[in-house]
Amino acid sequence: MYQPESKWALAHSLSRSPSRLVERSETDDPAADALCENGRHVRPDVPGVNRMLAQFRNMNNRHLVVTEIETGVAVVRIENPPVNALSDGVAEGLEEAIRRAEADRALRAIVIMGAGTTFVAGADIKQLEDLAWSRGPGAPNIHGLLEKIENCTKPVVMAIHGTALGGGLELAMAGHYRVAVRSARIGQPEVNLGIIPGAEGTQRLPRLAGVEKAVEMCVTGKLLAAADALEAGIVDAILEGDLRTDAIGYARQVSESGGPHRKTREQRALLRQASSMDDAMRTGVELARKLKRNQIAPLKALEAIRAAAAMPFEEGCARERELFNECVTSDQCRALIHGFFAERAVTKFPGLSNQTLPSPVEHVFVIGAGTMGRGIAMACSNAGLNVALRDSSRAALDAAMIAIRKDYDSSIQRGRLTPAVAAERMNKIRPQLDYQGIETTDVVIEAVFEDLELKRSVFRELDGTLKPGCILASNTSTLSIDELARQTERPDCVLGLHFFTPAHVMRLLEIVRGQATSSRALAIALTLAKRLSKVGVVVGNGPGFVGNRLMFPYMYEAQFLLEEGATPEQVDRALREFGMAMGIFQVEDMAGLDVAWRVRRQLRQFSAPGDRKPLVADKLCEMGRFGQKSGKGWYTYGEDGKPSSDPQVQELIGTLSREAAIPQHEFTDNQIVERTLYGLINEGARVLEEGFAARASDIDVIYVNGYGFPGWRGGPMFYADSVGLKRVVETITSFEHEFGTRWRVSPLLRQLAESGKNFRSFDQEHGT
Ligand code: 3H9
Repeated sequence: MYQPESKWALAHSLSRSPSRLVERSETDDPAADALCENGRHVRPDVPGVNRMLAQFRNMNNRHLVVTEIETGVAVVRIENPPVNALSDGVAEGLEEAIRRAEADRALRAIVIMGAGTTFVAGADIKQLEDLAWSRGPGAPNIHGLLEKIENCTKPVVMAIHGTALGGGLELAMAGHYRVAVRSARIGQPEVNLGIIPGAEGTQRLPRLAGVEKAVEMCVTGKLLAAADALEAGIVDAILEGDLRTDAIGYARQVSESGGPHRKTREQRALLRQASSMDDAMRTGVELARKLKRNQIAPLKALEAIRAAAAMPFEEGCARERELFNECVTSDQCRALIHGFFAERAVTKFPGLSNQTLPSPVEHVFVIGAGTMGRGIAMACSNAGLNVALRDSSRAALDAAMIAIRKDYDSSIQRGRLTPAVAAERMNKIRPQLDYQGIETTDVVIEAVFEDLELKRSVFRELDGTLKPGCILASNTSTLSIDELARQTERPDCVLGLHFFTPAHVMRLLEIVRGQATSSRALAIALTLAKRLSKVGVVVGNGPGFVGNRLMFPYMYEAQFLLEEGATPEQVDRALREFGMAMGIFQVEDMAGLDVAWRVRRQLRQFSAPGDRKPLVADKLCEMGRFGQKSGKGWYTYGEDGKPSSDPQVQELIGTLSREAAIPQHEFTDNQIVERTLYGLINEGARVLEEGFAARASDIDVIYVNGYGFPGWRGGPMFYADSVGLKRVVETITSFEHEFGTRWRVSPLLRQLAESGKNFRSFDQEHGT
């Protein structure tokens, strides 16, 4: 236990003795003061000390780092909630702590760890955002700190729990040793923000884990579990007991070995010769092409890793810095950082406060075992929830369970799940023909056929059997939540949970708020979304909610382009080149043309009388061309499932256009993008002004996570901002002159453009 071995230790002992707290403010030793003031053992009833604390915090940031001494080991703890990001002051605090620990002859080793739930989640992304928008003091530079740690004459052990991400892992790699708890995860996710590791990660990681691993981690941004990090040589040990205690033990042990203690920068064994480096680079480029199409940061990361092998450490670091600076001021970085904060903003909904504490959800009841129902059941079981899957048909239930098993089997075959985990997940899904257990369930999700009468009767029937406060949700994509809520005595507990297919894979969940939906119900839905690893976005209850409503102008304009002379292949290629995950006609074929056909008929009210109606899609459906499921839609699908163009479709388009006397043109890719996406953006502005979305950035989150909009363009509303709203309005106005009232500019969009504002400033002004 604690031994008073040094002045630091003395200060620490004072901080543990409330009766001597006042002495802490009387010491003339700044080190002791810093410790005392940083300690958390301050009694709130000692006004002098609290006053001093406040003064100290104002003039010095060192309270972000706290040092405790234990049996000759300095335990340096970063305390910068919520995720111990390397904000201003943290690096300085650490540097100071290392300097003091090194100078103190009574200390043998240093352990660095994070307070709360995590080690360090990286550089402060708020600061990076400032940098991306050319504000603030410039790029954070922790080179001096990392050098001090690595050159420290005493062993420095990094003790990792939670996550060590980005700058957090870079900090850890400068230590002489790394230990982690089994649940810890590490990674260099900078590419997800449009940047590369900027604190020497591209130089140290290949030295520890080899070039291939560094390429994989820096290009994909994917995290490694502690066990994989151990295997890769990034961490040295997994500690199964209490992290602090065991890390201190580990530090004492390595200090007894006498050193020298390894400096990562000096390890070159794993840095390969140029020839195999070429292989690793090719793999990296291929990974970037597949997973990060059109993005610059992954390729810059590769360049930096190449520099690690080709140059001495310091020069490699300088090259990394140059590449980092190129990325951080790019449009892509701005867009991706926008996406990061937009995703976090969706959980902060007007009317929701910390007081709205949701009760935890442990048991979910899904009604309807069709494609959606079984996907929702899997999403729940994957998250560790117990789920009942109810259907009135034995055959439907059997088919669902076979499909679910097949899906898990395929995950086992691909090495994504162990058989034991798959079995555990399978066991969490209870298929049943009756409603047994529904009276104690927390959330019911209705996923029966999309038919209003059927859904009404389900809601009426269930209402009386559920416990008070149970959430009754519908997975409808088109029907009114208010209409369903009216069937019950619990309208405050009724909402929409609009999952996207496949429901266990797609990240987006639209949470549809009815007129009577309570804040409590929304809070539960948001918590459930997080538990399911989904991004839940609260939207208003209007036709098509938000996502599908914006799809209508997008789909319609794409079809009008065909009638005016473009081909499905040309439109899809232009949209893919823009960055969309798939072309719109491929998407329609995948979703099933009959689905949109049915929705079109249900939502006739959506298009004003006299509006131009697309000519081709209905005809394709009448011909039985429902898309991939029938082997034919906009495209024809062969055995391999790949689309190829179909002359019959081209002929149909030609015939219908001639009959309607539609003038024919040639289109550039840019014209195609503007005709389709500006319709979507204009509709997005309407959704915003009508209050169906709380923020423009919510629409961005919906489109990036549910509709394949490229994250590196930030989402449709952010993209409009980056084009410039004035230009967007001019183009839409020209479309209105050419095509009529369906292109009328949204009043909000016009107003923002005319006042020199944009959607980002709209959100800032109206933000929650
Ligand atoms: C980097 O390190 C560059 C370096 O190479 C060197 C540069 C020189 N900064 O996600 P959550 C906030 S780039 C600031 O809801 P979870 C977040 O906004 C960085 N804030 O929790 C939220 O705030 P609020 C590389 C951050 O448990 C709160 O923390 N690192 C940061 O679901 C909770 O977040 C990354 O890319 C940050 N770095 O997930 C890691 N991180 O409550 C990014 C989080 O006000 N972060 N916040 O909305 C993550 O992946 C997840 O947040 C994490 C926790 C897994 C850590």
